[in-house]
Amino acid sequence: MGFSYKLIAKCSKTQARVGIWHTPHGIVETPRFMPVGTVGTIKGLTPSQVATTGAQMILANTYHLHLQPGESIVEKAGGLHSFMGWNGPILTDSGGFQVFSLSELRDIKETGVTFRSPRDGRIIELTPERSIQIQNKLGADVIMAFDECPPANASRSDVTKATERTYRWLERCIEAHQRPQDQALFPIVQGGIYLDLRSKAAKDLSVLDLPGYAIGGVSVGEAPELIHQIVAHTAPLLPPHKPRYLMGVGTYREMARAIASGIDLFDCVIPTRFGRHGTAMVQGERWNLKNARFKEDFTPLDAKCPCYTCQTFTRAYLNHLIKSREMLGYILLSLHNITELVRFTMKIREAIEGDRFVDEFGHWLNDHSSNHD
Ligand code: PRF
Ligand code: ZN
Repeated sequence: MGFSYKLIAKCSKTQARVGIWHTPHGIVETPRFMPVGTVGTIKGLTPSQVATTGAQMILANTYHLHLQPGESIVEKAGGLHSFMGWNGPILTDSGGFQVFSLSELRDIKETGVTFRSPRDGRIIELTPERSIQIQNKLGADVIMAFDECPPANASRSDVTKATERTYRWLERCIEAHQRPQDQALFPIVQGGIYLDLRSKAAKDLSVLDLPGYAIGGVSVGEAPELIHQIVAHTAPLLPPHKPRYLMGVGTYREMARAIASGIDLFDCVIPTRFGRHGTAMVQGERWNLKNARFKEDFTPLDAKCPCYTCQTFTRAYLNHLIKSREMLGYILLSLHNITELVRFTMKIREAIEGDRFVDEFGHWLNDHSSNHD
């Protein structure tokens, strides 16, 4: 039933590691990319299609599921796993981050956050206790602490306050959590771009000996080189025998560099968002399938990709579907894009196991920013 994380290999040149994480709904072989199913669906894909991508754990959101259909409906359905038909591991984010990025009229106080529902205009309060209560009802394997993620341009004093508040909110989350046996509560390290604040937060959280650790407040608009600095500084301060999750990061370069710093788990909406916009992620590049160069290209998107899209269809057909705005086009690209990012982390995992990570992925580990990321 419970959770255990076993380290099975380490890179000799970086902090990269390979692990097997047991959760109540199955294993997660780390490092691993997790696709995002915000409202309880990976947009456009059935759970059995999602499983073919190699994804083992998926995400959903407290904020969205609370607004629609409401956690009581999900609970009555027997929890999120049975409601959405995904029997593998699930992680729910706590909702705070989504309130900050999506809602109007938000007001952040020590008690929690109030905001206006985008659905019906009603005022909703989300507190640490409320977020955990909702997540206990949703029933995901991993639930996230309710945190305050300051914007990238926040002053040092504002980031300090948010980081300290995040710690007090964590204490309230731990107190409110009713299902520690079958739901792992992950705290979130905040601290913005201030490495000393990151150190203090990481150390304060580490002594609490929780089942896993997340780094938040990264990739919120700061320079790419700062993302790397923050992660390289913070990840090694977290307990080595617990899974480490970098929230909201999922480009090739950022994942490769974060893995080199000792991160195990990632999530990002880009593979599905790109898919819905007609963009394919192919071997480190982004291709707009509307482009006329694909019109008579009767080869697969990526001949080496095992996904159904690449095994079955040509670039010409995908070009036709996207130009015709056919929903199958967006579905096939989402399926491919998720497979691509999950496979990227699976290939890194294999390389670390054979201690070939730096040899094979070294070109992703420098700071050359390019559009091939
Ligand atoms: N906190 C929470 N969710 C998040 C973030 C955070 O800081 C981020 C930042 N990259 C993405 N998702 N709760
Ligand atoms: Zn493919």
